[in-house]
Amino acid sequence: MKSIIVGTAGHIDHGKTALVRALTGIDADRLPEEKRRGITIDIGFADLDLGDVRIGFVDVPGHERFVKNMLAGAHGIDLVALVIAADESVMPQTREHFDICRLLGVNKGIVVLTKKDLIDEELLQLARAEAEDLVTGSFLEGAPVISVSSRTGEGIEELKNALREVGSTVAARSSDFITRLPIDRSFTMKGFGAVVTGTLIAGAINEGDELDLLPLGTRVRVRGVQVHSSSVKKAFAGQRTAVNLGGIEAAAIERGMVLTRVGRLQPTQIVDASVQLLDDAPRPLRSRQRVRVHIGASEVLARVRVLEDAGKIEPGAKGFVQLRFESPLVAVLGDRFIIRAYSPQMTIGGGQVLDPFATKHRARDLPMVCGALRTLSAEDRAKQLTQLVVSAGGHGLTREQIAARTAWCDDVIHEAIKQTLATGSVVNLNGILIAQSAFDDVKSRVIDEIAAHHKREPLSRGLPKEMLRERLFAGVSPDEFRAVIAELEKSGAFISEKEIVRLREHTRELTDADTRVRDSLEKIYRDARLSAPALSEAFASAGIKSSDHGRKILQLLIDSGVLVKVHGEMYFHRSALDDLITKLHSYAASYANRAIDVPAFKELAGISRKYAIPLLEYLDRQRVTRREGDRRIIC
Ligand SMILES: Nc1nc2c(ncn2[C@@H]2O[C@H](COP(=O)(O)OP(=O)(O)O)[C@@H](O)[C@H]2O)c(=O)[nH]1
Ligand SMILES: [Mg+2]
Repeated sequence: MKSIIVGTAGHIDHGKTALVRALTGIDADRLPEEKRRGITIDIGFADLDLGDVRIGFVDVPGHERFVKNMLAGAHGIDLVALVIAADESVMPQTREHFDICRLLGVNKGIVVLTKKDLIDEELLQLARAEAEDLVTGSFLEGAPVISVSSRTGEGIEELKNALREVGSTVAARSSDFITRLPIDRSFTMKGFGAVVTGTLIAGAINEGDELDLLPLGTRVRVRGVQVHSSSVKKAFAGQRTAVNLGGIEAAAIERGMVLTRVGRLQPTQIVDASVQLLDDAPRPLRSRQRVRVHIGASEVLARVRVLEDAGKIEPGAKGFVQLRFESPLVAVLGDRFIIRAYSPQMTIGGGQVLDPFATKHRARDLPMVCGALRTLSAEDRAKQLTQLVVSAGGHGLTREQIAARTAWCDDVIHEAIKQTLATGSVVNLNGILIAQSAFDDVKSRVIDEIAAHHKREPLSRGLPKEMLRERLFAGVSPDEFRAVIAELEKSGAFISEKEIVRLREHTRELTDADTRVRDSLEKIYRDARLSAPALSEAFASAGIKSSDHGRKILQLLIDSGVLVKVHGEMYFHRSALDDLITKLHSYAASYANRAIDVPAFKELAGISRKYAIPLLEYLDRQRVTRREGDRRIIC
């Protein structure tokens, strides 16, 4: 059986609530104040079983002052019953509610002419003509127009048939999205605790589920679920749903909050969106204008920044805007919303969220930003994903970030990623998707940085990775940095050696003067044999003035293996150490004695104690000798 949501719409006193009662027997006016005053203030609910189709009604208030409440209920409807009293015909909120339905993308409906019993056939035909005129060119053009009397019951059966018929053509809710329930009511039920209600717009809610309550960021537990006033194990998309929550007080929950799958969505405060202004909006939409944005069941104040060249969007026109909200809310790619003027409160347009986590844009980037938003409005997931990745620039997007932007479920994300990677315009860096162009850009910036380092420090082996990270990847996670470096290295852009990176072609080209200095430093150590000079002495003999410069030349000799650091600042020429090792080995062979003590070692090497101990320790480390008490065993 199919579950659909039918919303009433229309001017106050046109008989919406009476109609719902005539259809269902339920009085949707549930508040004492509503009963006393005889008007609907907030949304009310009723349900009707028509056999093939099960209807959850959302009855909305028609009064101008309560349009904000009407919007909390209008967002999730599949089908609208546009109610027009035949004796009064089309009135202001008939138009406003109808506009809201169009802007929210409602695409099925029925026009109901009420209070048939109060007028004659001629007037009825007039009302019908006016109604048809109103809906010409809209989704309601050609929709059934049924005249009824809720008082006498005339036409009610015909209306039920029409609801069954149109209802059966409502497309099943897409299973591509994760669970989302925008909350329109929360209250405490004695003995149960917190209960919330709403239209389940996607996914399912099971008894026992854990869910996130956003933007609060609280994890809650589903103690029980009700659909159409009876307990169920599971509620499905398209059903009016009541959820008994554990882990929270009803007082902490507000209309507009969202129940959703754990760990997937995140609140946002700045989005880029497309908007459509109504023909009869009183003035253009301009930057810095403060507006009321109704999205899901929530109403949040926002500042507009028009992203179009003209700096404004005229009545009747479309355009792209950035909305900066005064408090956080849940919004994902494709979510519809309504914009109302701050004061006087009236509906001026609506739109669709495109980039749910937008950044502030520079004026000169606006043409590019609008191009990106145009691509995001195309309903092609691979294209949308590619664009989201491109817009994320050098940071790229993780799977979690994609989930938070789209509310797509796992399979859909997986498929979109697959298709996106197949185009070759996006690369996968260890789970982070990054646009090929952004990656190329990062690559060339890294190479430039390394090249600049080589130029600045021709004698250093390469650029320390840590320095590269600080300069180009501040604000990037260590994981992402490592992935970028690994991928760049794989592409042959540079060579990574332990803690440094260098360009493949980087050889430490020396000037003639440096070559001479290097050669004389080497000669000093070679000639000194095992009586190595102190570093400062060696520098002085080689005519090196600055010790910084000297250390760079020294590093070259160390890197190439000519000099060996034995202890602190004590360096030896490789050839001197090799000779010593040879001597040790022949000592062991000729005396048939593998042990040698410090005095014998001093004599063999022809050195003082100052050198003997550090050298023996070095030889131990190199496993040429092994210490045993105060003797060494030659290995
Ligand atoms: N005679 C007659 N009165 C109606 C009919 N439908 C509603 N009414 C009356 O019109 C008034 C407003 O109806 P209500 O359902 O509250 O209008 P809403 O504001 O659109 O919900 C009430 O006094 C109803 O009794 C109808 O079909 N015939
Ligand atoms: Mg009413």
